[in-house]
Parts: sequence; C-alpha cells; structure tokens
Amino acid sequence: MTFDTPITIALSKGRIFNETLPLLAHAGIEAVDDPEASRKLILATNHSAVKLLIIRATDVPTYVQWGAADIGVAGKDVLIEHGGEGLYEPLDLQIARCRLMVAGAKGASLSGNQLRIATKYVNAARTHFAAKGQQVEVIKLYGSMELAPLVGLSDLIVDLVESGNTLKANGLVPLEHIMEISSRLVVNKAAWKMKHATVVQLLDAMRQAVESRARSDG
Ligand code: PRT
Ligand code: MG
Repeated sequence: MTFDTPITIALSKGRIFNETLPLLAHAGIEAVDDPEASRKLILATNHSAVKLLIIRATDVPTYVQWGAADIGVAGKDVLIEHGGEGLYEPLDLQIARCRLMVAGAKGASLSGNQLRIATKYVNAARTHFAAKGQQVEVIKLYGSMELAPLVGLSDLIVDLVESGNTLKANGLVPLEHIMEISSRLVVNKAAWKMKHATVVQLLDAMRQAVESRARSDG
C-alpha cells in the first residue's frame, strides 16, 4: 500500500498493540519504535504519512470521535461504555478476546431486585440486568472489581474473564455469561468521508489478514 493521505491510528499498549501489529503489517505498516521500550506517545512507522498514537484503552474512542486520530482499535467493552458517538465500527479484528461475565462467590444468588453490582462496565451491566427485568444498583469502580464482593461492597461483579485465574485467585466464580468481547477497528466519521480511499484500502488489507488467520485457525 502507498499512503498519500496522512493517517493517525490510536492504539493502547499491551495486548491490543501486540495483536494489532501483525494486522497492520499485512497492510504494509510497521512501527519504528516499541511502545514498551519507548516513552513516546506518537510512534513513527515505515510510512511517513502513518503515525501511531499510544493511549489508554478507554481513551481510544474519544480520540477517534474527536478526529484526533482517524482510526483506532478498541475492545467492544470499551465501545459499549463510550457509546460509539462519532464512530463507525466497520471491522471485528477478532483480537484481545475474552468474555464479559457476572461473577460472585460460589452459590451467590443471581436473582432478586436491588442486588448491588460493582463494575467498570456500568452501561453493559445495566443493559444486561434490565433485559432480564431486574432492578439492580450499579456501583462504578475503576479496577480490582474482585475485591468488592469480598468486603461487602457488592453482591456481584461484572468483569472481563479470559482464563478465569483472576476470579479463582479471589475465591470467585463466573456465574452468568453476558457477551463475547473482541476488539474492533473504529473510524472517525469525517475521516471516513474525507480520507475514504486510504481508509478503505487499509480496512480491506486488515480484513484480509483477519480472514486468512480465521481460516488457518480452522
Ligand atoms: O490496564 P488499563 O487500565 O491501562 O486499561 P485496560 O485494562 O482497559 O487495557 P488492557 O490493555 O488491559 O485491555 C484492553 C482490552 O483488552 C480490553 O478493553 C478488553 O477488550 C481486552 N481484554 C481481553 C481484556 C482481557 N482480555 C482481560 N483478561 N481486558 C482485561 N482483562 C482483565 C480483566 O479485567 C480481569 O481483571 O484481566 C483479568 C481477567 O483475566 P483472567 O485471564 O484472569 O480471566
Ligand atoms: Mg488492564
């Protein structure tokens, strides 16, 4: 691919950066610096027109919404909490996969009204319990949700589960599956129009990478 139009891509460090890099490589984009080694927040790539912004996972939709980045990669969990305003979400990258679950102490009751739910995922939790016709009290936390039921802050938590080790280490068990989570490519709505050819080219190359990996995984 050639890039005549400047393109800025917002990514978070860690699993999203690591799993997005091979997909970008399929579009011919390679990072010049390693974000784990560098303190730079704007990383150059092998194309002078393409830059990577390294930001907090929860900030990715905000940068893309306001056009500070043209494109971003964000977990579906983060997109649900953000609301998706100003964004298109054209591609499921099938990376950073996990499950959003209700968890609690073994044998904890899932039914009843006025249950207290501690979570970082307030929108997703409210929607889930409302769909079951259950009135719950949602307590917003920013991390370490597993602690809440142990000290009586909440009856249950809503959190992401991958291996289940974090729950297990704190004597909790997954109780109810809410949804499968993966990361999505998001595009600023104005960039989608103004930089259409370049964005679509990049999108198609990444889609091919996702599809060929899905085929080789069976
Ligand atoms: O860490 P930071 O506060 O900077 O932000 P973040 O946690 O939002 O970012 P990051 O990079 O950790 O996660 C980015 C995205 O990866 C999330 O938005 C999810 O879409 C996705 N993802 C995939 C996960 C996990 N797997 C995951 N296991 N995000 C978080 N976790 C956490 C989970 O919250 C829990 O604390 O890992 C713990 C559970 O893991 P297991 O393996 O013990 O079950
Ligand atoms: Mg994290």
